[in-house]
Amino acid sequence: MKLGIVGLPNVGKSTLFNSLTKAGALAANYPFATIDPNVGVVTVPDERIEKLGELYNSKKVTPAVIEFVDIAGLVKGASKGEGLGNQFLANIREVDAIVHVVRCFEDTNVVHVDGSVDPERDIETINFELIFSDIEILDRRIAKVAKQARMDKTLAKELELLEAVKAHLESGKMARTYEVADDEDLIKWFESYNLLTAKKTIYAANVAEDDLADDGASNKYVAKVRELAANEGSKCFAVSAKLEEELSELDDEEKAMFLSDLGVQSSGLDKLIAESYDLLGLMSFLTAGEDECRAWTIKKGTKAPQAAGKIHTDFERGFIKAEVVNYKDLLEYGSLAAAREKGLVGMEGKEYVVKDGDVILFRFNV
Ligand SMILES: Nc1nc2c(ncn2[C@@H]2O[C@H](COP(=O)(O)OP(=O)(O)O)[C@@H](O)[C@H]2O)c(=O)[nH]1
Ligand SMILES: [Mg+2]
Repeated sequence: MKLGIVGLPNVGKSTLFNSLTKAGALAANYPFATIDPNVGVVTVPDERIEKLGELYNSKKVTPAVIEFVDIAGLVKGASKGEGLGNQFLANIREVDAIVHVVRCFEDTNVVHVDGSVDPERDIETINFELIFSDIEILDRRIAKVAKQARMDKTLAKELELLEAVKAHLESGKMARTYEVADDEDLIKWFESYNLLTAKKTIYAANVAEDDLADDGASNKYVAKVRELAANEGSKCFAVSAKLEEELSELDDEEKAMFLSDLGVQSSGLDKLIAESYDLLGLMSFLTAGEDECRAWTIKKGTKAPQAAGKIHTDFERGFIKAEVVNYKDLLEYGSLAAAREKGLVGMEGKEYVVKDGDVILFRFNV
């Protein structure tokens, strides 16, 4: 699962990114942790696999991870190629969801690209670039489908969808607020366009550390961001990137003291990681054994074969069935065999929808 951090220059993206990756989160045992200076790997705290690891005496306990990508360079005109814009837009197209950092702090030492702090204008600037880029994608698709539709009348339905989504974007709205009719084809097509503005988004209102105690409530800029986010069904929360960066240098005890001085219970990063996981419709299933206990990230609603595919494509291709037990039952009875005796282990097929906290043993054949 990959989250892209976007926002105008100088709003605090890299500061937030650095704190995320430094906060002990950069899991050094991940081979891809250092592939790219702009990609950081953050582990999702999960006590369930810790317990399973104890039960199995596992050599390794591997939590789920979220990758964060620091996507610089989005400026006005990016969709027209301004400031290497198209390259950055392509980077955003690869992520599963977006963290949109918005400057809500005043600081005369930090230059604002447009001269003043104004979250509404800033959000619009970024979102318009994303919308323009999406319209381009739709135009290309429309040209292609219009040609095919002359031979294949069934494609008229897709053309209609494309035009409707385009009109929605042209009215300044994000694709995520477009309501796709409950029709398998339409849903499949819509998803296949992979529109930037259809991606789930969390707005991170970057505030001064003094604003954290009341969660940004007395900061008028944050109020604006919250309102805009609510209008498009997105979440928003206040974070102080600068403070987080300072916190990431401290050990747990110092950190706790620092936070209590500010009147804050937990740092914004913990919130960001935990909430983004849930907000983005993600959950974990678990695998357990002597070698490794591990949490795997999937979207809610994922079926067993696709979940298996997260582990290895062969598991998906050769999927036969899944042996499923809830982690609580497994912990209570102490082994898969004991849980099986109690009738708590299910034999599930291809249509099984994986649940949060399922411990799964996949049977496959390749
Ligand atoms: N006062 C203040 N400065 C910040 C905050 N977050 C970032 N900055 C500063 O703003 C400047 C730009 O931050 P950076 O993270 O590089 O922005 P980016 O261009 O969005 O990646 C740096 O000098 C940061 O120290 C904040 O919450 N408060
Ligand atoms: Mg930066």
